[in-house]
Amino acid sequence: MMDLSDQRSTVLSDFVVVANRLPVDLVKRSDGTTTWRRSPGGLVTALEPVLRRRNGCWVGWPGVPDRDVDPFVHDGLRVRPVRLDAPEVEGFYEGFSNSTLWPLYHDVVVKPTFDRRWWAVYRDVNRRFAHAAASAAAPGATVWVHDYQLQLVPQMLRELRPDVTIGFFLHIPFPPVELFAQLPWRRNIMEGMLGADLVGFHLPGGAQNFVVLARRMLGLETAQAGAGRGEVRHEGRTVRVGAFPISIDTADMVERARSESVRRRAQEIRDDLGNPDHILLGVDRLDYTKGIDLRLDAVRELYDEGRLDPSRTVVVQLATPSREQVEQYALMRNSIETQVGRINGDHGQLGHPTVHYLYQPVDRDELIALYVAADVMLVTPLRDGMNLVAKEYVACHPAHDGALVLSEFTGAASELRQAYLVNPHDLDLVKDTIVAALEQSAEERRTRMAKLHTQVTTNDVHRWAQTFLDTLAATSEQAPPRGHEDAPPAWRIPSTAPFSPNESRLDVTAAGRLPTAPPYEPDRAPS
Ligand code: GDG
Repeated sequence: MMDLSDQRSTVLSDFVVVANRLPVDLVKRSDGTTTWRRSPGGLVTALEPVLRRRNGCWVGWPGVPDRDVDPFVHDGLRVRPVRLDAPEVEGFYEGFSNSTLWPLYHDVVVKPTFDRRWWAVYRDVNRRFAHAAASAAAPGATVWVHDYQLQLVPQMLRELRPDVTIGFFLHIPFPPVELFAQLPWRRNIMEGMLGADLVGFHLPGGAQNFVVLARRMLGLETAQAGAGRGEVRHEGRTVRVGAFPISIDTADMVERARSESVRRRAQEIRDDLGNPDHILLGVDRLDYTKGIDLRLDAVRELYDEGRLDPSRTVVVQLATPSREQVEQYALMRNSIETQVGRINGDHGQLGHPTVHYLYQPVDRDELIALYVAADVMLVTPLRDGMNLVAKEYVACHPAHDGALVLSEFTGAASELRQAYLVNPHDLDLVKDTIVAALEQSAEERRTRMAKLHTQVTTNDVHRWAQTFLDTLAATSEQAPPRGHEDAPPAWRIPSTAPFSPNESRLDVTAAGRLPTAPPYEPDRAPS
C-alpha cells in the first residue's frame, strides 16, 4: 500500500478519472503565452456532474510532450497532468497504442506491429499513470480508468492502493480469442485489466471475449450471468465484466440542432453547395477503420453508372486529422484524396465539385449544422467500438427527417436497428442501400428516424456513466451487480489443457449444456 503521508500538500479526491488525454488542451495565445481550454468531449460532459459532486480529479496527458505541469484546477475541475517525453509519445502512444493495439483490436484491418521496445515504454508509462492516480485518490476512493492506452493501470494501481475501487472501460472493440492471442504480451494485458473490480466493454461480445480468454488462456474460474455479464475469479477477488454501450449528450445535441443559428447555418451550407436535392455526409477521424475508402468507391460507381446525378446529389466528407505521425494514416490520407480527386475529375464542374472534402477539424456547431443539413449520413466502418457520429446524426434530426446508412460492424448497429444496416465490404449492397435511403418514402423515413431518435434519447451518455458507476459501487459493496440476483452465475471450470487459440469456439457450460446459437450479428462473440 502506498504511503499517503507525503501527499498532504495535494487535495485528495473521492473520484478519479484516468484517461490518456486530459479534458483540457494547452493552447497558444497570439502573444505567445499559453492557456488551458476545455476540449469538448462526451466523456467529460458525462463525468462532470460526478467529478463536481465527489471532489473529482482527472489524470491524463496534456497532449504536449516534454512538459512538467503541476496539478491545477480549471473551471472547478481538478486536473493532474502526467508528463510524457517525446520518445515516450512515440513508443507508448504512436507505437504500442496506435500501431499495435489499435489495429489488433480492430480485426487486424492493417497488420499490427509487435515491437518489444514499444511494449517496455507502454509498461513504464502505464506505471506513471498508476502512480499519478494513486497520489490523487483519497482513502477508499473510486478510480475509473479508460481505454486501450491504459490497460495495465488497474493492476498497477491495485498494487499501490488496494483500498480503492477500480473500474476499467474499453472504448474500442475487444477482439476475439484468436486475434488477441497474437499479442506477445497477452497475459500481461489480461492481468492488467483484471486488476479492476469491474471491466466494461461497449458490447456483450467484447465482454464475452474477455471472459473466454480469462478462462482459456489464464485458466481462471469464470461465470457467465446473462448476455454481456460475467465474472472472473482472480487472486481471491471476483472481477465483474459487463457491457455498457456508450452514448452522447442527446439533450444538448437536440437543443443545439434546433437553435436558430444552427438552422440558419445549415441552410447556408445547402446554398453554398448549390442547393442540391440531396446531401450525403461522412464525418470521421481519418482512420483506416472508418471505411471512408469503401464509401467513396460506392458513390463513385453510383455516379459512373448514372444512378446518382452529380448536379442533384453531392457528397460532403469531413475527415478530421488524426495520428498523422503514424505511417498508415499518412498512406490512407493520400489514397482517400486520390479517390476524391478522381470522382471530382470525372463528375465535377467548374465551381461545383461532386465531393466536398475537408481535412480539418470544424467547431461543434458547424458540425451540428452539417448533420442538420445532410439528407443521408454514411457511416461505414470496417470495425468500430461504438461510433458516436451515427448517434449524433440521429440526435440532430428530432423532426425525424434524414436517413442513416450504418455498418453492421459498428457497436452502434446493435442499438440502432432501424438504420439502413450494411456490410461495408459488400459494395453492391452499399450502393443499393444508399439509393434506397435516398428514395425512401416520407413515411418510412419518419418511422425509422422516430425509432432511432427514441433510442438515443432514452440511452444517453449520462445514463451510461450512471449505470457503470452504479454497477461499480455494487461490486465494491460485495453485492452482486444489478440483475444478477435472479440469475445466479454458472461457474465454469477452467481448462487444464494448454491454451490453444484455435480451440473450438463452442464451449460446454458447467452444467454440460451447449449454449444455444444466437441470431446472426457480426459483433457477437463466441459464448
Ligand atoms: C472511439 C472509438 C467510440 C469528429 N470530427 C470532428 C468532431 N468529431 C467528433 C464527433 C464524435 C467524435 O469526434 C468521434 O467519435 P466516434 O465514436 O465516432 O469515433 P472515435 O474517435 O474513433 O472514438 C469509438 C468512442 O471512442 C467513444 O467510446 O464510439 O468506437 O473508436 O463525437 O462528433 N468534433 C468536432 N469537430 C470535428 O471536426 N467538434
